Amino acid sequence: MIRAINTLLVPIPTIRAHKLACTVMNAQTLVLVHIQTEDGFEGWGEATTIGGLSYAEESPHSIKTNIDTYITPLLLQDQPTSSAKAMQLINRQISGNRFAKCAIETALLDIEGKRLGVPVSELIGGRVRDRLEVAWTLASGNTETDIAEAKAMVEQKRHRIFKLKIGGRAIKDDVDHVLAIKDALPNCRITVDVNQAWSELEAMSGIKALENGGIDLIEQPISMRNQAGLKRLSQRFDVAIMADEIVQDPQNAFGLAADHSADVFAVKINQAGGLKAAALIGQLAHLNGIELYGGTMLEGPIGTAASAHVFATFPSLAFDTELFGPLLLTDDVLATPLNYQDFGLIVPTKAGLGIEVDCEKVYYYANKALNLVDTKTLKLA
Ligand code: MUC
Ligand code: MG
Repeated sequence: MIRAINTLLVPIPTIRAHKLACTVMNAQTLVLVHIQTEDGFEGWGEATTIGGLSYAEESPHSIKTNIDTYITPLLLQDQPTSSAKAMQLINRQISGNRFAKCAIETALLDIEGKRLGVPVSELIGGRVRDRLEVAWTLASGNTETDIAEAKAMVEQKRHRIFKLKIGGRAIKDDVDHVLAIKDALPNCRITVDVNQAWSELEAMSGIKALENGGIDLIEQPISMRNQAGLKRLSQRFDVAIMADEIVQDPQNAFGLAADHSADVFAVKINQAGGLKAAALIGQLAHLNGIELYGGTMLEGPIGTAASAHVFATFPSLAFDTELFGPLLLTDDVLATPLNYQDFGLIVPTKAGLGIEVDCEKVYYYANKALNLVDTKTLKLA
């Protein structure tokens, strides 16, 4: 029996401004879900989006409100006896809200894994890898700063794949920026994410220049509403074209995969509407000969651990992952941070998500956001 479901908005500053074509981030708001059961188990889930409503149709506030107002009462009343039954109930009664659904499913799977004594990856298909290579996103907006940042990452054995956020400037300026970074990092894989900013015509010239410069992967160059255009670009160029924003729930991913609208799919647990939905997208893309990439919605450590469990089950992961979200934040909400080493992330092995949440930290950032009075000092926090 579920005893309680609590949600918290937990904003944490980023280590530097993170510039995308659609927004500039100086903090990331984690929407944390904490579920407790009558038999003494607890589970954590997380949803994130990027830049309020600038990236996707759900904001941190809509996620929290819709969980509190619609999903929680449904679960408390119906008391489904497994995460699978809970998700079937939620998906039947609640349309959309994939990010909110993802946070709830994560917490329920965390509980189920703990109860059964197995990691979440074993509940959603079974893991075939224990380590994930992790790319870093260079998005300071300045070429020299990006190069210095990348070199430091290589030196620390943190990352050797770099994704560059472009699309916010003139194409020529963006291409010069990317090629200067490629030149400075000859042994690294360099990819770009345009976040839908180009028209199809702009994409034709931009991709041509990037392909000639040896760039390895071009992510969502045009609008997510232009599926036919994405397919045309994938067929026109040799460089791999990756679908990101356009890949949503399994039904829509099935259509994209059957149409072979892109060479690679970025799979994200939030966009998919949950961990099992994301695992399913990985399987169906693979069956259609689409390569896979483990994407991020810049999740904190809970969502990143959940994503890692999913990507550990993918039949292949040719373009690796970008599970660097926790490293972009100035603080962690885990008692022991996730294990990043040798350019990768070790998938947690303990039961459930395999993490321990530091509640003090969670409440510190949640209270700070609410501007609550600090009862010890009676000062505004
Ligand atoms: C996206 O579009 O891929 C991933 C890395 C990053 O910096 O932004 C995200 C979203
Ligand atoms: Mg992207």
